[in-house]
Amino acid sequence: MSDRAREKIILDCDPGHDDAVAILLAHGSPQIELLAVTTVVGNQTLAKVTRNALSIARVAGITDVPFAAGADRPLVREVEIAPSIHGETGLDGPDLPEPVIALDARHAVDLIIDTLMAHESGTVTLVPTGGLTNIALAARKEPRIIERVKKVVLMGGGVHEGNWSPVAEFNIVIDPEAAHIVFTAGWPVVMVGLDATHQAPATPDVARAIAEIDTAPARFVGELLVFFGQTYRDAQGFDSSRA
Ligand SMILES: [Ca+2]
Repeated sequence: MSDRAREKIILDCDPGHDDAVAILLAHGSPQIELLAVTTVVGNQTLAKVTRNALSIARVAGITDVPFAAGADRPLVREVEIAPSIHGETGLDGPDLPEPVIALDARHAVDLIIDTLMAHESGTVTLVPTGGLTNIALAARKEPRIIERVKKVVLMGGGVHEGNWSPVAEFNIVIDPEAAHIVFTAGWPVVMVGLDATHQAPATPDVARAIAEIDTAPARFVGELLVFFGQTYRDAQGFDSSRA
């Protein structure tokens, strides 16, 4: 696939088992050009999710993509993390390798802005899979990015269900003020909510099939899914991890 046909994305995330898989897929997919990975407080503290992101980079062999740390708390609310789902490290299950790449010196918000301003308008998609704090701050700090972004494709919310309360989804409820900014900024927003993610369960069969690929990243994902499947079962009453 030519470079032009590849979808340029910035992945803003809080790994997190599901976001670990998102980084691996974004890096590995021939359809995607991963321009940057930015981290935000969410599934665990900013320090932990950032360390996790760098560990995942080592597992995946990512050496040429900038990683930057962002907001360590929501815009208004107190920090709320999810150790009941993701464990004490935020990525419990596999051994997490010592990172080999260094963090970008910039704040995530500045890396997002710089990347969008450096690329042709309308060519870069923002993909937030955590709380929306960094994305909201970037829109406020440099409003010109709003018309430069191709679209924002976010995991968050739910039309018919919640996962952190009966009606609220975690990414939205941990920073609803940021979500308000992102949903009303004026750029195109594609919301991938729980109604969609719950249709793609990582069943034990899926976890086994991935582990049997037997590469280092596949074994890593297999171990992630064993832990995540267990906590998801315990916390959400599902028979497999679906977020
Ligand atoms: Ca996430």
